Amino acid sequence: MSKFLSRRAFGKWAGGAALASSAAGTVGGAGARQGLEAATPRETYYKFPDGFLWGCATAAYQVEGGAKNGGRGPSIWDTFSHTPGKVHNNETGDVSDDDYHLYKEDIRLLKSLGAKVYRFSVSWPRIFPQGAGEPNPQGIDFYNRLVDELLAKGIQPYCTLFHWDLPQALQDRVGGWQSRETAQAFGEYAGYVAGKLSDRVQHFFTTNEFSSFIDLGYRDGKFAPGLTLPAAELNQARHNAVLAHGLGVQAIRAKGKPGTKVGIAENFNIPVPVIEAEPHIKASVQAMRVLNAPYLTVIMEGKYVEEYLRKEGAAAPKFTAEDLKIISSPLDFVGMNVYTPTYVRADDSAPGFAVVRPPASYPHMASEWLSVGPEALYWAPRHLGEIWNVKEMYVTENGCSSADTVTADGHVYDTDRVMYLRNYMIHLHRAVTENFPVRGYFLWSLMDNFEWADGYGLRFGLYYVDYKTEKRIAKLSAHFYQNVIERNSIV
Ligand code: GBH
Repeated sequence: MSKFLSRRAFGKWAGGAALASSAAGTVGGAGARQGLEAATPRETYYKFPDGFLWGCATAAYQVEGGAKNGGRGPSIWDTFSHTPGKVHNNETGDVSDDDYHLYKEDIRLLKSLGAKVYRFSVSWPRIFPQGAGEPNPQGIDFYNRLVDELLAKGIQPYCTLFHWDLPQALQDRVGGWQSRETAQAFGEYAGYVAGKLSDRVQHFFTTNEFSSFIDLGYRDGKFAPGLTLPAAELNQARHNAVLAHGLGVQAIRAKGKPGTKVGIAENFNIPVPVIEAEPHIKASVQAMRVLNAPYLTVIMEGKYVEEYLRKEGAAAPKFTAEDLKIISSPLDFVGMNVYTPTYVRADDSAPGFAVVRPPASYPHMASEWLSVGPEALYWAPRHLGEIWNVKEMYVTENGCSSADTVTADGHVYDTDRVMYLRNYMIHLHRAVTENFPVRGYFLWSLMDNFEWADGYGLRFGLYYVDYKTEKRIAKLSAHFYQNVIERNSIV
């Protein structure tokens, strides 16, 4: 047996004495036992529709490692993480989970959870080491192998094209997202990958979380490339990023097999009314449009909302009508990365709402920014459905960091993560019950990984990774999720 937990060991532990009350009847045929009615789980109210797509998400730079393997070029995250003082303990993604070499084992982990779908990202500098020009055949080969292995295990691949690892060559040559040339290059890259993978991958996401790679990377300097641009340049970079998304949508449609679906994975601000009553609900709708003005709103509406243009004034982005058409190219689905709520209340002054910041006592997970707000997983689909009539949605990320430790018995009892997931899922269930068309849920993340500026200091995985040995250990939350998937119900 490999150093990874087999399906049998996994099931035995989850259904074993220690956890019998929560797991009996769900794994390893334990349900056949007689005389244990008291230990049998109740069918709960929290059933999901048949065919609901449970899965996990990861991103290339966070899990792959293999930074110098297979002809990969450097990305801005290689440069940034190798710059002293930028990342916790000066850690890098050079090796990380070494998923580049261990992907088969990692797909086995997915399989043992019962995952139906897997969201991974393609590393742009593996495909185009120089950002554009000649593709590197070894790059696409890796994703061919990954996709084939997923399909062989009955797991549907969902592919993100850009999860922040911009080729360093584009940063050097044209200033990265400060240039429209990067948007053009993204379109070409997206079309190329869709052309190669869409015979087996039906769903593509263009970009992941604009505000993370633009606002944190080009305004706050906390993420690669570490710049602190003034407002006008920042807004132009934002515009170039949504333009890239639109060009990507068009290229995927042009180069992908007929039937290929394309969408986005966004961590838009999720306005949650402080009290679920008028006029706060109305305020939350207004907030959804205004707070997401530079990204999701322009994509959905094809124009920048007045409030944004007025507020930015002379620093507002420069654009053409043609740009707006490209940016708002119709999507097949919208993916939402759901972590924190933005509480809003009604307010008389323009623009009709006020953001209510969490008080100091507000609970958060191991990451300080991760305020616990399970209702975000209800309001995100509701806003998408009611404001923009989105017909197909995915939770492209939801999960949390926890101060995980391996105990003497070799397990990781992350009860806080289970608490977090269970509560968020209850609100997702409410959204699904109210017929908002959420088709699937990708838990962030399959395993601990490189948490950007927080390095390896914060863990988001269902599997604990011992970075010295690359051993993966199923946490309590992995057993929890396996039960959820098996019963298609919150447990
Ligand atoms: C997602 O971002 C990412 O898609 C994923 O790669 C990441 O690992 C995961 O969540 C967990 O973080 O440093 O105080 O300025 C979630 C949205 C935006 C949350 C950036 C953290 C930085 C806060 N993230 N934000 S701070």
